[in-house]
Amino acid sequence: DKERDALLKGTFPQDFIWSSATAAYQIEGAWNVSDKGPSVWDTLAHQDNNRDTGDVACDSYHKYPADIQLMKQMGLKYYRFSISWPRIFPTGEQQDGVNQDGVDYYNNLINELKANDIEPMVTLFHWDLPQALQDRYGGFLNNHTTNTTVIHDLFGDYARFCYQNFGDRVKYWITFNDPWIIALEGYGIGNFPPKHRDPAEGQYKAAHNIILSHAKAYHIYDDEFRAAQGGQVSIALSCDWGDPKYPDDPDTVEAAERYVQFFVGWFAHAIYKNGDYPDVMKATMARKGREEGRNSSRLPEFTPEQKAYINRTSDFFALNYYTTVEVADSGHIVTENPNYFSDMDVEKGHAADWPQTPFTWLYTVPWGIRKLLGFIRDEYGDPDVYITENGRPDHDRDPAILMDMDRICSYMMHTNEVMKAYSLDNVKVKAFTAWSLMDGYEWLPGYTVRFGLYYVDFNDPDRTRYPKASSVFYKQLVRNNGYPEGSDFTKYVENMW
Ligand code: GBH
Repeated sequence: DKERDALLKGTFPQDFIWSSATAAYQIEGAWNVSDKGPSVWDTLAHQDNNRDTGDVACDSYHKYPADIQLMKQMGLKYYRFSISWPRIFPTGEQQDGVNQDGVDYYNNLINELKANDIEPMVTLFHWDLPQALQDRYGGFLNNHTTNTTVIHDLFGDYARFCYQNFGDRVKYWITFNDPWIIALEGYGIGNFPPKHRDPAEGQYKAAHNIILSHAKAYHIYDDEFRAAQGGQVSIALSCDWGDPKYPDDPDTVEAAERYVQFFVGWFAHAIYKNGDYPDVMKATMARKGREEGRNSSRLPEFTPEQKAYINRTSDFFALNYYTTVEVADSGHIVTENPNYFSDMDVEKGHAADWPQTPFTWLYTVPWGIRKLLGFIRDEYGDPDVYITENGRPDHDRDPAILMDMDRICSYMMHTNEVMKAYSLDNVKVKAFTAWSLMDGYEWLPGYTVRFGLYYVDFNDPDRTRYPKASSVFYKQLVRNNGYPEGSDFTKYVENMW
């Protein structure tokens, strides 16, 4: 393992993209300014008094010029942010009205970025579904088996409006951020809003709709905007890499493959391969359906037309990577209360020596990103890969919060593994994006965990930002474009080893 973890010297190609990312609800605040409608996250955050909310967050709605200067200081040429759907269409539907102040906000943000030589990469949906769409149509559970589902058309209309209004300046679009979480946490497990709890089927129905909504937004770009605007469209998929616990045991290896197919393959197989779910997922779910005495699988089916419509609806692979799990074969699970994880027939764990973080699900496993990138190269036809998120949390009360050596180590090792994937494994990696530019509202844990390169004082009405050591590190990394032989940075790294 020493060899595997050893630092590789070298650099990325000249045009490699270094970026950092945020999401609207996590940083904007201004939750009810002008005509902005509530999202499902506003609703959840306001449900009980003890919960942190994104009402003000980093107040980036007002402070975006300062944020752009933070990027500038690190020498970043790209910024990945998301647009809040209900800030554009308060109910999610254009016919009910457009919030012009919201449109102006994103225009100003994009113009300020361009004026500072920073390219926007824009996510259309980072989890803040307009509440009205949940109330009126069931959100992503809307009528999932037909071809004329309202939610697909409404997402398409929203995407079109964004292409129309911002696409002259935005050349990279991400339709959905992490549909895995939206489907599973929002509609299966039900911890995230809209808190729909249906562990047997909810996630599969929602994912079905999200895939079709993504395809719609892709085709609208392709048919109506690509020729004039010349941009690219993708969907950001997360995957916790599955590493076999007993690598010499074929059943374990198969279990790990099954886990990865259920995780990233659930979305990527249809979008990058053939318009349909992975074979192993279909077969496993069909068998379970039969055993459960159902007349059909809990995994919905795409029609032949839908498969053709979905297939190859992405111009590059956008990947969010945070961690790895150790996978073993559980044997075939038969249960009256099936859920997404029992469906996989795996046992998940972690190795004793993997560094922990404040998130129980997040162990720092840098080599996992290299393995995952190799899988993506082989499985999905060697696409261009943009890493759209990677990062590490600290606990809010960590006394060394500004001297964030763990975050520096994490970024150093992950970017180095990405460089190995690029230069040793020939993966076409084009970008690395640090999650996150600054501390923000971390969803259910609120402000108790911090992911930023910059610290935000949430007790300060001005939400003052302070650089963490990791921002200095990232600046140096960007300037060096990797780990060149003889650079000061290489020496610094050697000393740390
Ligand atoms: C990111 O996703 C989000 O995109 C970002 O907005 C957020 O700030 C960040 O997380 C930190 O919260 O259920 O045990 O199997 C994280 C990607 C992939 C992490 C799935 C959790 C499932 C763990 N997620 N993973 S488990």
